[in-house]
Amino acid sequence: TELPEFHELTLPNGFSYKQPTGLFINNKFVPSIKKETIDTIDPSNGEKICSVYAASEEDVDVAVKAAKDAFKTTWRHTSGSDRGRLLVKLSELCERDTDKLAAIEAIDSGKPFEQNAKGDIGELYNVLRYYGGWADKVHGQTIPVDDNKLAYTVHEPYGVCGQIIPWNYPLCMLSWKIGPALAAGNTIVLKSAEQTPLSALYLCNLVVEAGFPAGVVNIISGLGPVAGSALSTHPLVSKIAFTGSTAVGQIIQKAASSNMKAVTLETGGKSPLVIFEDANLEQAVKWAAFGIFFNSGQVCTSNSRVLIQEPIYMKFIEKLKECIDSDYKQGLPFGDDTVMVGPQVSKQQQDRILKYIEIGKKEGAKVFTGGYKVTDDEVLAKGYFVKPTIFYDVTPEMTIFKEEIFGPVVSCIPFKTEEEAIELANDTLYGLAAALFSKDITRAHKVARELEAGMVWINSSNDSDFRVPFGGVKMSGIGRELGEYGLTNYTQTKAYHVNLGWDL
Ligand code: TXE
Repeated sequence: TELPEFHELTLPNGFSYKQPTGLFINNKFVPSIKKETIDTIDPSNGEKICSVYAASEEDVDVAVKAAKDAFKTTWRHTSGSDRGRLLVKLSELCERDTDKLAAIEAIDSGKPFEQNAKGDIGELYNVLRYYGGWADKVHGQTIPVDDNKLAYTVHEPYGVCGQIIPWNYPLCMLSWKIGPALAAGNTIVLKSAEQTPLSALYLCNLVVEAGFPAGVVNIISGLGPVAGSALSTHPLVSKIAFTGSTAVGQIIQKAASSNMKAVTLETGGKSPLVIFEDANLEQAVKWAAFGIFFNSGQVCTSNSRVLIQEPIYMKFIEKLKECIDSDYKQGLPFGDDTVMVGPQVSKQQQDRILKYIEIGKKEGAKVFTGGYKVTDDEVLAKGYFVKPTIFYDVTPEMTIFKEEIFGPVVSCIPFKTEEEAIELANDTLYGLAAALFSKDITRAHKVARELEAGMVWINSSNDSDFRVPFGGVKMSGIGRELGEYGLTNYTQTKAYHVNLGWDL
């Protein structure tokens, strides 16, 4: 199908703008070669927002070649300071356009505009500025070897990086990917998630306005098994970074082996939050609620398993319900600034969560609150809303203890001793994050050491920070994003040996 270059859209908050439809290659929006498109849906009412072009394998090839050319001709020769200046400029433009970007994010993903989408834009520009600051600080070592030899290392960019992102944080994930990659001197081809292509395309306008040379940043919409797969197998892509499901992460790791691409994977989680009886209960409840109901539970580090020491078990659960009722108002993304919980991103995700809820009930877990699709409200019934749900008396054999639900559904599990808590917490294939609440600092640190996770929060949950590395162990992924570690995941080390007079 032939699409217009732009759709004129007016969002529910009155913001009108031109939504680009093309693939962003070489600083231009172009139609896909075969004119294939994807529709994107407003999850708050199930209605189509618009269509955008979807990349085929051939389009991916064009984008990768553009990125390769830009790497060879311009970006390789652009100083770190200049790369940093461009990233900071892009950050400033994103900050300037906060309300526009937040509105596009809200319509496409269902995030409540005020309480959720705007915060995402803050993360977007903070991450871009942070990595802008790093761009002229990417350097290696000089290594003392011998009088007759000078040895040093250079942290080189890979060249073209392929980046595949999910729909739960469209612009934040984009910044986590492009920020460090560009700072380190790589060019990129990023594929957005098919559910949420709009905000990334809008951001491409800002990439041009910031002054990035053509071909450095290429952003394409497209289906995972088509465009994502082409990117992860392309021989000119030297590194692939992915955030998404564990199953697809495994496919990408295999595909990447075709030319030994470097791989960063950030996949699923089933993160435990352990609450000891000496915890500050009010705070533990609030952080637990934030860690599972914010962003409608669509967070890879969400504390979907809460382990509670027996004496305070039921009290915690009662207070958690009170907290949902008072602080986690469910509603439409626009129109009410107090709404915290929007719809799930798609019908498919809503169905998936409801299926897990049914399995939980069937396997004998008890529902304390929620546990159903929102149907009692005529307006919300049109969208993909799931009532925030607390399961209790969940046991380790149950599916809802083991599998990632990726929605506003928390499983509460009692424990007696510290040893039992650690065993339950680690009884999972995943190892993304973990959290614990205790006033005893010795116990807190000792337990944190035993938890198998890439990140541990002590007396908080899910307050990630762009200056601190993010990533998992076990089946939650490979490598780290954010912080200085995130940067080193986008360089390869080259060693130089200089002979200063060792004659043979
Ligand atoms: O993920 P997919 P889905 C988990 C969460 C969720 C489940 C399914 O549990 O319920 O995954 O979500 C691209 N080659 N997470 O199906 O398919 C796809 O186009 C290359 C956790 O939406 O993994 C999209 O851009 N790429 C997660 C991206 O992968 C492929 C966030 C993620 O989609 C591909 C999202 C292929 N063969 C879901 N197939 C987190 N870690 O935060 C798909 N893609």
